Amino acid sequence: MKKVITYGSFDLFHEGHYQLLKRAKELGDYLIVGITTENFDRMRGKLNLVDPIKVRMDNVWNTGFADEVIVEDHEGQKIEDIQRYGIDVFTLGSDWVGRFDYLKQYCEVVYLPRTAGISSSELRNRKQKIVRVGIIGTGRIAPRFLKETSFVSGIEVTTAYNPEKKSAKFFEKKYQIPVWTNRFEEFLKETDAVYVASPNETHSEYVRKAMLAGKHVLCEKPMTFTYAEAVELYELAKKQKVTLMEGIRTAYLPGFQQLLSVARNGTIGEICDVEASFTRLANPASREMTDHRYSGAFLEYGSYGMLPIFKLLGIDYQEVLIQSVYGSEGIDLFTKILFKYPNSLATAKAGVGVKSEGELIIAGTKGYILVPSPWWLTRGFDVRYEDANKIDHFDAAFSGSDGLRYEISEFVSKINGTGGHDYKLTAEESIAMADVVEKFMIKRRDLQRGME
Ligand code: C2G
Repeated sequence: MKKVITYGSFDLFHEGHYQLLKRAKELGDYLIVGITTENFDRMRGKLNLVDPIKVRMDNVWNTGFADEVIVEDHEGQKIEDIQRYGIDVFTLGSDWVGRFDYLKQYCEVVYLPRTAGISSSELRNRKQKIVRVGIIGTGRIAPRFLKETSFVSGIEVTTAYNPEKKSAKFFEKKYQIPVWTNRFEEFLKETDAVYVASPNETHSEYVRKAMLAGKHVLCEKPMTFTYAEAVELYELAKKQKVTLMEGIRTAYLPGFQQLLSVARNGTIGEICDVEASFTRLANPASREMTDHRYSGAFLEYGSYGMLPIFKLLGIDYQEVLIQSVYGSEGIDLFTKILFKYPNSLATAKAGVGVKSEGELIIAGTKGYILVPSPWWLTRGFDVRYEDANKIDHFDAAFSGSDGLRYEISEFVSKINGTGGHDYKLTAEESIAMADVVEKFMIKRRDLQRGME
């Protein structure tokens, strides 16, 4: 008898799960399905689980494919189960390709094609639906987003769009997600929401079109280059009753939330200065270092620096001073933005092709907070005082490598109306960032014209 085993949360049971179990059963004669406990899911960094384990086990059982349903509750259990049950084949969906190759020394490992088009009819009676998301732009960040969605319950990447055929084909083949290269309206019809990760200058138009079609939008920063357009897009979101979120992922991290509350609760006294730095030595041939019109240090990384400043000091600054070090064709290699408030100052530094320490320092009248590099993936921070021997250290929850799953989780909660008030990154803060972006763009464009 050929024994097969597979695992999963099987939350909000859907077509993809059903197909996976069906194919898993076809790999042998006897199928064992391991269902993760809430605690194990939390440990492995899976967010937003909805159904209790009993419901998830029943759903798997009711398909009729499983011969045995077991519970998975700890790391290392897969090896134990394979030996204990005498397993011949271990299988999971293709979103896990490569991840479980280490089990090949115990049994055969098969990655089954995942189901891309989740049928919504199956889900019609549910209170909470699976959000079908389409990725616009299949460049560098798209695979990371795809991977991170597998750690957030209630969302599935079902399709993608990219008019650039080469990139589209590559993505489709590698990740088995159908990619549209034209007929944008048709692509939208297959989604409930979109994630805009296309080149910067195309963001706002995709955002507008998607919202007009009634889709929720998560857009990579910068969403737009002008204040007026940012206002227009947030108004459109309100009118269309859809969620619009700018993807500045730091805003959604548990560690960043914790940092804000410590900074505001008086521990360091009155906040007098915020200094945030984000620099990266990018590939000289990359868009960040060559697209002098729509990329460069500030457009890529400036939003990160503005985030803690606007969160802690507000958006009503009195003055802003923008200064850059320019490279060829007037692209900014390094930009410093200085904000002046009535009783405080702040600086955001962004660099591409220039390297500095990526730390965040919040200075107050009683002490300061130091968030070590990379502060934008806030895993912990120190509160320090005049007495150098006194340091209060805070550690925060952080799963995954890039923190994207927290942003995705927030997006799902907002769509489902369970996200509460917009306090992590408000429309006003996002609009205020667009205003600075506009000022920066005008200054840089004038300089570039002068170089011509
Ligand atoms: N799946 C699929 N198609 C989808 C969605 C999911 O084939 N559209 C597959 C997954 O690849 C996985 C199974 O369905 O094999 C269960 O998915 P999840 O409930 O999301 O579980 P997961 O987080 O993938 O857990 O120890 C747990 C395992 O590592 C997998």
